[in-house]
Amino acid sequence: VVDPSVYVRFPLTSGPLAGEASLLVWTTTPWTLVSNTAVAAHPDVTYVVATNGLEKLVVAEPLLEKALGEDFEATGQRFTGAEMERWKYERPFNIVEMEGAHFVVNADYVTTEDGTGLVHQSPAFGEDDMRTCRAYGLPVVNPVRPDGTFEAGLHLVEGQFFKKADEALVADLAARNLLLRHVP
Ligand code: VAL
Repeated sequence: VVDPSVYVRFPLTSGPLAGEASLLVWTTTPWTLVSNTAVAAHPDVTYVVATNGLEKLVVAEPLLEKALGEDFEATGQRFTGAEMERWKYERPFNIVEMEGAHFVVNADYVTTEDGTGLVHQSPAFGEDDMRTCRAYGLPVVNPVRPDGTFEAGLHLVEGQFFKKADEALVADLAARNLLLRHVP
């Protein structure tokens, strides 16, 4: 099985771009988006606001073309990851309860080699994520049971084997216009 690759919009709800731009986040594990807790940005990387005339997306400057292709170009607005710290966003799925989370955190391990330079954080499923999120006092939420299936009572994913849930989750993101790109 090859992991899918998805680029997802995380609409900003606080900070200077609230209500007008989305963080663009790349992941190959859509099933971990259910337990998204934060988005990590490198404090010293420059992030640009890119537009195609219809919407605005935030990505790391060195990854602008690779992530967005030729349809998007940089506007004049730019921020360092340090400046973006604590900006809040709307998480992709409201499936599990989580309070006091969902903002930009800073982490030195974020690179500008692939993706968007904005790394989805799911502390239960990533060592770096765990370390980073702990430092911010963020909760560790794991909706997957020891047998690899999602807990009962969860919208969309209940009882599904974690990897099988990718399909329904990606389709739901697309239906809500949160999916920019999907490489199956
Ligand atoms: N941070 C990783 C990702 O972006 C996982 C561990 C959630 O896919």
